[in-house]
Amino acid sequence: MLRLFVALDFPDDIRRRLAGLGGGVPGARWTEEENLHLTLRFIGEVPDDMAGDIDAALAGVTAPAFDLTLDGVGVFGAGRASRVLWAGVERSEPLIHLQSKIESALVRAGLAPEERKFTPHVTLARLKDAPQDRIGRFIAERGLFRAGPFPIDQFTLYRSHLGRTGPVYEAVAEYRLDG
Ligand code: 3AM
Repeated sequence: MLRLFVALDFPDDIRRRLAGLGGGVPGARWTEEENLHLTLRFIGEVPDDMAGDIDAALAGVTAPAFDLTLDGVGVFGAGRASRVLWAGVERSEPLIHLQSKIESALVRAGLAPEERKFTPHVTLARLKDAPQDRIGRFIAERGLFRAGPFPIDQFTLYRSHLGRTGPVYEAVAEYRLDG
């Protein structure tokens, strides 16, 4: 089986700035700098022999390249159930368009439709029993974070290897957007 997802990756300087947001929250497991990305579609475990169909479906996606801006930080979950610290994404029609093209291509390739609404974000950290006041302080102090606009001219199919020291993401294929 292969564990796959589709994501946008960022220019090195943007990734560095995102990684620089980390720290100061006990119970937070920060995303490694090289792993920072924006998930467009989590595919999950598929049999090895589906990879060819998935690749062909993604290769058939046509959508324009665009500029993206990251904006603000926040938390998914509330209180003791706080799960993820994220960096936000400025509203972007081309991003939504690209995501929905990828979604329909994958469904045509035989994957079950994604039921959850697309909530664009960059996971900065996963939280376990993080104190509320420190989460609140993180959001207050980093709330003005903004990066970009920077160009998005491709998207990537990743394979996720789950390891004891955290996931390793391997880029399997890259797909150009129309310039
Ligand atoms: O971009 P983020 O970090 O939010 O959380 C996982 C990560 O998203 C998500 O897929 C991305 C690459 O691993 N993910 C992992 N398991 C998942 C699942 N069972 C999942 N998303 C939905 N369902």
